[in-house]
Amino acid sequence: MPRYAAGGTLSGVGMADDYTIPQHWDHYTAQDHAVWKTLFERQTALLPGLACAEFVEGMRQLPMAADRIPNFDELNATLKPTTGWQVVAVPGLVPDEVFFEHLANRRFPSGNFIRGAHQLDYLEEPDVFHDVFGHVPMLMHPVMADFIQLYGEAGLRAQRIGKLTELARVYWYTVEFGLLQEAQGMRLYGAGIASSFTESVFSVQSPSPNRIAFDLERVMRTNYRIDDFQESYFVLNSLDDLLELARIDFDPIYARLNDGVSHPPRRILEGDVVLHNGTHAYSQQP
Ligand code: HBI
Ligand code: FE
Repeated sequence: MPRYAAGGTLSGVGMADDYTIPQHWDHYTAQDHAVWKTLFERQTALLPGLACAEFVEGMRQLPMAADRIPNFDELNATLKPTTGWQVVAVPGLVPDEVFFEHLANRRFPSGNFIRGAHQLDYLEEPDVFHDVFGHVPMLMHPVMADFIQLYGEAGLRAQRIGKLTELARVYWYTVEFGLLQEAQGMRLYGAGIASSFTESVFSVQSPSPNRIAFDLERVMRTNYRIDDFQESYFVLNSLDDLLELARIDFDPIYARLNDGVSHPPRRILEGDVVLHNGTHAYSQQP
């Protein structure tokens, strides 16, 4: 599972102002490709019945397979004509402003490195498996494509007016950890859970976490955990809800958020539409 530490800085020789670097696909070792293969195979075996139809369809259309780490040029040859997005390589976490600037221009920054074989389930920074396997299939979907671009634009503005903490919660509880109620059942679409062997199952099937209908202002007031499974997931009825959400005028919400009220991740509030009231058995383990 990726762990994000906002505001991390990086420097490196040969890095452009926008932090992009060449993917250097030919620099991956046999060991790197073997880690990708392990992650790809166990995750594709797991995702039927967990991932939403849009994720599965995006994955089907992309040139991504178990045998090797995808070459970004080849991914972009499919992605760009479909939604106008492209994947660009970065060395790891980039500053918020750089990240938003890329998203606002339909460039998705992906770590070019892959985790080591000794850290298959835990890493500090988003690597190529999280970024490409987790995010790129959903970037094939026109609604997610528009939503993430708008998030980039909103992020630049939120930063200027001091509301980034609140806006980042929207990204966290949708793009990274979002669930979708499909006719067939609860499904995931968030990249943080789609790329996680343990949390993909936990988020959709475990009785432990809350599953609450998505509400924008509520989510903007809800803290999240970066170091463990989420205690609450927020559920959309349809991916189309994301576009409606992006069209909402944030100014009145930002004004209300000035009261400073925020909620711990586990708390159920009056007014929540609770789809599943979590037992929290997992988080109560010693
Ligand atoms: N950088 N490469 C990369 N990937 C991210 O997901 C990312 C980032 N920098 C900042 C960031 N995410 C978040 O802190 C923002 O969404 C607020
Ligand atoms: Fe991510």
